[in-house]
Amino acid sequence: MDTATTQDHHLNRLGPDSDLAHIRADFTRFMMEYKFGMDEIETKIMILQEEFTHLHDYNPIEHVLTRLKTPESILEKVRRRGLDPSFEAIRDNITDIAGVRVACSFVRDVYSVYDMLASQPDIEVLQVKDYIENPKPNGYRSLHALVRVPVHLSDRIVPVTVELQFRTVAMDFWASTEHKIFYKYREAVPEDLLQQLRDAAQTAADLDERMGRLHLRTHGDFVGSRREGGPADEVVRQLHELRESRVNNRFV
Ligand code: 0O2
Repeated sequence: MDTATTQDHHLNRLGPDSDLAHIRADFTRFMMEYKFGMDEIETKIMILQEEFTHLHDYNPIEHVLTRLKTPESILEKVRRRGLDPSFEAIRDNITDIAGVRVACSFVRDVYSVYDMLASQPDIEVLQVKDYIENPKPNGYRSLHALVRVPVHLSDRIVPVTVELQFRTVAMDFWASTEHKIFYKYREAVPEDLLQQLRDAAQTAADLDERMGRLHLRTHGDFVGSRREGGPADEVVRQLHELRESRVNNRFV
């Protein structure tokens, strides 16, 4: 029996005689896989961030947020959707257990950072929802992607699904404010507030557009722009001299 089947076997035995200790252990293992998947993605983003910080003129990634759904909230979703309470069904149907949110400076950075991640050979893109190109009716904008990343455990490799959200800082500001308002009014937000949120979303989109144009004018294409600095000029000069002397010696 493989691990997934063993886990499901335990979960399906839920009842008065269930071995709760086994279920707890299996649930912990299940959650850890998602945490590792999320960590893999976070590391990939950190590497891009560091590479840009050291080699390019500026870093397109403003900040990164990771979050793991709590077991309580997973169970609540299982109940709400009437899903089979097996780990297999949860894996197949609840795709936002591990989430990574990447806030970028400009809209073009959102797509560039997404492309850099999506083109990595160990990342499999399962689904993309472009709410920047097609904003939600309430004004929500972001680029969403569901990806699968392999996690190398001690005895096997498990593919883990991670939900990615890419957005600009302006989109992020809007979404977090909207989320707080929604939470405060327990989803019954007054119509005038909803209208103001739609207006604010348009203002944020206009700001993104203007700042993007300003940035393009001053920096051009960020991928091509190389940062000055790195090793001290003297070190670079000496390395160059060393190479030259080797080349010259070969022909003496
Ligand atoms: P949390 O706490 O951030 O995770 P589903 O994922 O199945 O529930 P759907 O519609 O298939 O729903 O997914 P979608 O549209 O890709 O959105 C999933 C997540 O995007 C949400 O997760 C939010 O984080 C974010 N999101 C989507 N629409 C909005 C919006 O109108 N306002 C804000 N502020 N965020 C939004 P959760 O589970 O709702 O919340």
